[in-house]
Amino acid sequence: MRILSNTTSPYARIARIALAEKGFDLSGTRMVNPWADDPALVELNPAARVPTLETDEGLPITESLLILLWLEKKVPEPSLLDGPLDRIVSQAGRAMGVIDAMVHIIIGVMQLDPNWAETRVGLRRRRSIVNGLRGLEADAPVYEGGVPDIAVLTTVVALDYLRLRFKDAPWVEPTPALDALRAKVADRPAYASTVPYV
Ligand SMILES: N[C@@H](CCC(=O)N[C@@H](CS)C(=O)NCC(=O)O)C(=O)O
Repeated sequence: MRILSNTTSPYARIARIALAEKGFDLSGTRMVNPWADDPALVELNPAARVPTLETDEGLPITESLLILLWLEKKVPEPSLLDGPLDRIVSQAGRAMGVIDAMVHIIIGVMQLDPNWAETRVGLRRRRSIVNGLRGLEADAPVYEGGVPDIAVLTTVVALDYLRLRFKDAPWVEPTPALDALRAKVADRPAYASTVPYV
């Protein structure tokens, strides 16, 4: 098994953290630039996006949340869904909404127009980030030890990506509860070894 990733993608980080927490050896991880149409990536995944996982049989498995689904069935223990299921999935959905909105803005700004964030759609995505984080801050995922569930995982990935891409944005609000949550898991190898960087 190997995974094609890059150093910034929150989606790829979700998959990498989950794989590491489930005990997979990630030494075969290959960093690629999806925007440069790396031939190995295009061949495995017509969408040319990371994360793209290749099984030992050469089968591509793509889409971060499908990778989580596959993993949870493939290696049930330790589970990433231990705890109140409805709440965990609901909070993870909220965090994914924040991640999607951030990535949409970054793609617009980097690939289309430096002022894209100020367009009607860009401002709508900003609202999704602010409101999504407010909701998570008001009702933060709970971590009490063990392997963090997907609500914690996706929230911490969202926070670190926010720090990477929007650190100085004036519209970013303080998130003390989420920062405290992040501090609780930051030293776990799966998290510490995948902190995003440009
Ligand atoms: N829905 C996909 C999104 C993956 C995605 O958009 N990855 C970005 C990196 S953050 C990418 O590879 N973008 C290249 C492109 O859109 O062409 C997932 O959850 O895995």
